[in-house]
Amino acid sequence: MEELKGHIKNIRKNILKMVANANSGHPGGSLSAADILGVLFFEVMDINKDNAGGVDRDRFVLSKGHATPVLYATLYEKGIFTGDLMTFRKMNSKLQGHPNRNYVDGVDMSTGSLGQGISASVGMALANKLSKNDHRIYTLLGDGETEEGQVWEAAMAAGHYKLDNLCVVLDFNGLQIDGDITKVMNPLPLDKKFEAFNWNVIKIDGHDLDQIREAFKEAKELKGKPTLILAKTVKGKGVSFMENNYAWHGVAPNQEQLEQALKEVEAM
Ligand SMILES: Cc1ncc(C[n+]2csc(CCOP(=O)(O)OP(=O)(O)O)c2C)c(N)n1
Ligand SMILES: [Mg+2]
Repeated sequence: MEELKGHIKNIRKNILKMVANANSGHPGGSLSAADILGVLFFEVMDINKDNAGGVDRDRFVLSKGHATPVLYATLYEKGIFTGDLMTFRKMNSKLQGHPNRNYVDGVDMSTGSLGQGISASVGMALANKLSKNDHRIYTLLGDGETEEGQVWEAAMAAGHYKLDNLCVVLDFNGLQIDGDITKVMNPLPLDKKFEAFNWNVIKIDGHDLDQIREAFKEAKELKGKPTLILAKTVKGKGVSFMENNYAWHGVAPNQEQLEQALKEVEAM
């Protein structure tokens, strides 16, 4: 547990450093998902530096494609990405603001247009079923992203085809780019909607590492339905002035703010 917490702390620090160095990017929704990706990549998925470039492993799709800092920082922490994180969002870098599956091992879908990642995940899960391959598909979906209609076509198809090899984690931080999700376009109740589409829904605290672990375990064991892990999170988790503040959705901290943020993450 202490080792995992150390990895997640490093992931949070690198998110902040990358976004500050680029002077652009998305810290809020990256920090909210750091605990989820930490557990997923360090304890759940069968991905490592030796198999990441191949196809014989579990897959991860960052459907909320703007949250690349958390994905790149996790791949770096896991030893899969060995380049320079500080090239994030620079010209000709592999680490583009939105992920490109042709550039980075462990990035399994190019995303950024919200709604498309979960749809691609459904296709991948279906393909694995048809080829009788038991690797699993993991997807990170945003709560604001569920306001995109395509998400519900994907949800309907996953329920219809009983894709129990698909596990979607919904980063339920309550905020999207312009504020409270219920004010922009209320998608609630998300648990009942996914249940109505024939999904298994597990509600957890998305910052409680034991609850995250247990939910992934339950999802893997459950047969006949896809699983949605509805993870209640805090946008900007770990940095007091970013927490629950949509103004930090897509804004970089300055040098002084970075130093303060790193101190706070260190003390978590
Ligand atoms: C189809 C589409 N519409 C609009 C956008 C612009 N956009 C980028 S991030 C974002 C808000 C996403 O909110 P949420 O899914 O809640 O992400 P999080 O809070 O986890 O950062 C929007 C509207 C987009 N990337 N794609
Ligand atoms: Mg959100």
